[in-house]
Order: sequence, then C-alpha cells, then structure tokens
Amino acid sequence: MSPVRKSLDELCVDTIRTLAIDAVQKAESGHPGLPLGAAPMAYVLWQRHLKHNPRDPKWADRDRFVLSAGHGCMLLYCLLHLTGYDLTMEDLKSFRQWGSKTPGHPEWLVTPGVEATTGPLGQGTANAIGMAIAERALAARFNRPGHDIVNHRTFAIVSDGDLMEGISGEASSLAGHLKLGKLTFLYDANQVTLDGPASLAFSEDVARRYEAYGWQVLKVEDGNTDLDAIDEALKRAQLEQSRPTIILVRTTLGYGSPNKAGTSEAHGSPLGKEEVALTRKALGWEWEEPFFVPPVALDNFRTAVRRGADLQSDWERRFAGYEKSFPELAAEWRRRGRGDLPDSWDADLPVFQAGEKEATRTAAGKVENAIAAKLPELLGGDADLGVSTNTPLKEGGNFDGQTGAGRNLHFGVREHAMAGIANGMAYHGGVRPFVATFFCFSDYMRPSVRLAALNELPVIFVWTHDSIGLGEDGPTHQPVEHLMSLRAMPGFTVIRPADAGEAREAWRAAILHRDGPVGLVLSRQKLPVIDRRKYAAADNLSKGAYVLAEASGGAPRVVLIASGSEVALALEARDSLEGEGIATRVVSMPSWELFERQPREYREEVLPPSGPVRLAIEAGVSLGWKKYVGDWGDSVSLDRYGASAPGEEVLEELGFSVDNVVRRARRLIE
Ligand SMILES: Cc1ncc(C[n+]2csc(CCOP(=O)(O)OP(=O)(O)O)c2C)c(N)n1
Ligand SMILES: [Mg+2]
Repeated sequence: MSPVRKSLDELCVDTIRTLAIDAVQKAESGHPGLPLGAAPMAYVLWQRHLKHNPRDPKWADRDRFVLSAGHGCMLLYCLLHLTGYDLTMEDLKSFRQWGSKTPGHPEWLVTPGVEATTGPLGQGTANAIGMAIAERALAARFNRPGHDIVNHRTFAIVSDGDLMEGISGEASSLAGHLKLGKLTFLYDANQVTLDGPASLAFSEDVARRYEAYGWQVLKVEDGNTDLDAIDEALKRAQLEQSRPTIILVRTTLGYGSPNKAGTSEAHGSPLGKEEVALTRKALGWEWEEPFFVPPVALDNFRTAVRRGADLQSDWERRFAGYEKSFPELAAEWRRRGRGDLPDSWDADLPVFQAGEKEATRTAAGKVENAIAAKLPELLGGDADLGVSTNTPLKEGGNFDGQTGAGRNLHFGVREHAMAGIANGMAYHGGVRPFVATFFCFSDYMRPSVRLAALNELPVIFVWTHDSIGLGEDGPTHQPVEHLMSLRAMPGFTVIRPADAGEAREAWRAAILHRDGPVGLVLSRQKLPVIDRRKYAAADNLSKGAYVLAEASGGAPRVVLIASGSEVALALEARDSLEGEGIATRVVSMPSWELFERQPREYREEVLPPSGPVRLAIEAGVSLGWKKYVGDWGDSVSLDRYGASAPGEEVLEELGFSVDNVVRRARRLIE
C-alpha cells in the first residue's frame, strides 16, 4: 500500500492506531488489536457525538462512555489524552507500569475520564445499562417542563467476548425490556477472540438475538474505513427513543498489521518492532518516530476542550435558571451530587420490642422502607424474590425505563446482571442502589460484587435466607461458605445482624458506609428481639463487634462470639454456663470489617488477647475463625453442606443447640 493523502479524520484515526501500538510495544505488553480495529468507531463517536468536557470529567450531565472490552484500554487512553483529559503523553508511555495512570485495564479510581473499571468481559455491558437506568431515574426526579437538567446518553463499545458472556445477555435482555432508548452499544464485530476465530465457539446470529431482546439493530459493513457509515448509524441510534440500539460494526482485529490482522495474534501481545513498522507503512503513516502526533490531528482532537466547555457552560446556565425556579430540587441535586445525606434521614427508624420474634429480613425491610421515605436517591430491586427478601419499596412504584419513574427495579431472575447494573448506577452517581436476592445466590453475583469492592462503590447488597436455618429448601439454597468467602474479599463489608434491632443498625451502617459495598446478610427465620435493657444497645453494631452480655462478676472464663441467628443461641448457652458457675461473656459480632476499623484498645477490650478462652458460633465454615478464637479457641461451625428439613431441626442436628455449645465451651475450659 503506498501512502495516500488522508483526510483529517483519517489522519486522526491513524493517530489513535499508531499511538496505541507504540504504547503497547513500549510496555512490551498489552492488546494492540482492538484499538487498531475499533479506532474509527471510537473516533467518530468521540469527535462527533459524545457530549463531554475533558476539563471536567465529572460534569454530571455528560454522556457516559464505557469500553466494555477493557483489554483494549489503549484505545481509551489515547482518546483521553488526545481530546485533552488530564492524561499526558508521559502517562501513555508508562502504560502498564507501577503507579501509572494507564493500568493494564481501565480503572475507575485511577484514570480521569474512565467511567467504569472493565476487563472482566461482559461487566461493562451491565455497567452501561446501570448508567442508562440512573440517567432515567434522575431525569424523572429532577426534570421539569422546559428544564431538561438530566439529558444524556450512554455508549459502550462491546466485543465478541463481551457478548459471549452470560451477563451481557441478562443485562441486554433487561435493557430491551425496559426500552432504554438512550443506550447505544457499538459492537466491535471482528469475529476473532483470544484463542482464534470466534467461530471456534460463537456462531449465533447476534443481530437476531438483539432484535429478539427488543433492540434496534444497525449494521456498518466496513468499520475499518467507512467513517460516514458509522456516523450515520450513530445518528439513527440517537433518533430512536424507545429501544436501545446495537450497531454491529464489522472490523478487522489488528487492522493495518500486514501479518497479524484478522488473527488472534493481533489480540493480546505487542505486534513486535518490525510489525509495528510494517503496520505504520501499511496505514500510510509518514512518520517514523514513535508516539508522534501530527499537530493538525492534535488540534482537531483538542477542539473537544472548547466544545466541552461550551456544552458545560450552557448546561450551567440552564441549571442556574432551574435553581431559581426550583430551589428545593436544585438543593437536593447538589446534595446528591456531593454524596451527602439529608438532615435527620435516620430520625424515625423503627424500633422493635423485646419479647417479640422477627426475622431480620422482615425487620430490615421495614427499616429500608423508612429510610427510603427520607432518601429519594435510594432505589433498587431484586431478582424475582422480592416477596421473600422484603426489599420492595412499598410507596416506590415499579421503575419505568422510558420515563424513569418508580423506584423498584424488577431485575427478573438475572442476579449477575443485577449486580453489574447496580455497579453502573453507582458509577453514574446521584443514586444509591441496593439489590437483593437469597444469600446463596450471591455466588451468581460475585464477579460484579468483587468489582464493586475494587472500585469502592457504595452498592448495598441485601442477601436473605442466610444459613441452614432457612430449612426445607435444602443444601442447594443453604449458604455455608458464603460468609467467609465474602469476608475474604478486600474492601467488602459483610454485616450479619443478630436481631431486629441490629437489622436497623445494619441498614444505618450501610447507608453511612459510602466508600465501598456492603452486604446485609439476613435471616429467613424469626429471631427473638434482644432485650436491650438487659443487654448492650444495638447501636454498638457500628463497631462491628461488642460485648452484648458481660460475664457475671466481670471476669469471663469463656467468651462466646456469635453472629446473626447464632447470637440468640449464644445468650441461651451463656445462661446455662453461668448456671454451672462458668462466667461467660457473649460478644455479638455482626461485622468483622467494621470491627477491624476500631482502635486496638477497643478490640482488645471486647476480645481480651489473653485470659478467657473463646468459642465462635456461626452457621458457616470454620475457616477463618482462628483469627478471633486463637490457637486455643474453637468454633461451632459447619464444614459440610446442609440438609432439607425444617430449619430448627437442621440447626439442631448440625450442632447449633444449647447443649452442644455448652458442651464445646466446657471442653475448651477443661
Ligand atoms: C471474564 C473474562 N474471561 C476471560 C478474559 C480473558 N480475555 C481477555 S480478551 C478475551 C477475548 C478476546 O476476544 P474479544 O472480546 O473478541 O476481543 P478482541 O480480541 O476482538 O479484541 C479473553 C478471553 C477476560 N478478560 N474476562
Ligand atoms: Mg473479537
């Protein structure tokens, strides 16, 4: 191919391409193929359609862009640098290096302008859908006739791998159902994946699949060079109001690389010095020095700065008018933008009477509803188990994807998408998402839960039916290893309240916890409401663990540590042990993570490092309890699966009885 005169647009596309392969080459690591193939669609989107302001990446009414195929992150970093975000050429040159702003996959907390952390394929599709949902919810709350304060779109580039992943199917099905008209996917249909041609494992008709989901499906036959066709499709996508749009853009992975294009060799390793040179040549790139950006290209990209400033100042002017007409709404908008809570949001939370019995799922549902009355940003839903999780907002109405009205999201039986969508809502900001299902099915959500933790997203996961105590449904539904497996996840806070009072405090703690996700782990079965005149107050939950019942005489010989439904059992066992003259302390430990945040003196007061022996009681695996019971301690726990029978019987049979706890405590002392 001999060098041909390029249009400015073509020059800009090739600037992205060459910059991306240079950065991958310099890092000696990374994915050159996607940027080479997807540069045209990304360029046209960013240059002609995306509403954004590089100088204020957090401007609330910007369009959202998610690169779901996060391995292609060099594409995104190039766009950010070239259009004028706070990402320098030096940053591009430090791709994948320690401490750089250009990590190996896009990270939300690291790089300004990155809207979602992606890399685990499929997640970005659900994140984008969550963003589009948040946009609608905010529009319904804040927009007034003549005042479109919230009016932006969500775009995502998705790859073959993204669309193979189950989560994209779940999420896209829901997006079609909700008729999210302001959502657009650009599908980088290059028919190649990591191991070879996509046809090794992917032969469905994606267009018909998306049509069946209720999406508008558009096609661009030559995504490598036909910028006008991409532009046209993007225009049509934005004319459609009542369906999300997917644009199938046929591209070549590694476009331009003479020896690797169209093969999986272009996917995930540097092209190699020679092939980089050949690729430049094939693209008709005149310059030899790496990382060269032609000044005319840069000028063109940087028009985004002026455009962005104009767009944002226009919005700010309109917002000022809105603020005059609707001062209260504007104040709420600002408060939500800051992430602050309204005054006295928790003034009227329900109180529960000692002597009654109530499942923590039931109590938590009442508390959540009371909070929702004061906290309009709280919205969420469940995966077809609302009747059991008690999480639907009674006054909330069902969410309408067109108008954005309603606060109850029916995710259907789609746990993974539910969690990924909740993350997207949290990334978007302005809303406070919660999602609910049975605790056992947290496994179906785990990849997204992990990303919530990694990104410090304030998503509240409500998980009910928290142990073998759920009974008859049997071992398929009875969580055993789930508590510990979530405690193993850095940045994730697990809270398993002991009774209705702690359930109230658990919700309070969850709302106050704004720098990471929280899992509320709640019982199906009724539990006695602990008499707080006799025992310590429930608001001690905020410290993670506390002395619920002190040993008579103040010097315990044994400390029983329990969480959730096992706390009532510990109190009963304490009565028996004390009856035998064994001074016994009961520590309620709803949250390891909150406890670890306390000063050492407090932790040592609750669990003295020397002296009394400790026995943990929890209907879950023993793994991990050594941390708190020490080498001399023990745990009444569960290193096997449960069984199908009435809950009380399963608990009794598997060792969660007063007799067994007393016996085990006695054995420890001896
Ligand atoms: C959940 C998950 N599984 C596996 C991977 C590893 N992986 C990265 S990219 C990829 C597939 C690449 O194919 P495609 O998505 O079509 O991207 P392209 O090669 O076209 O850029 C795989 C398997 C991953 N990132 N996430
Ligand atoms: Mg592919």
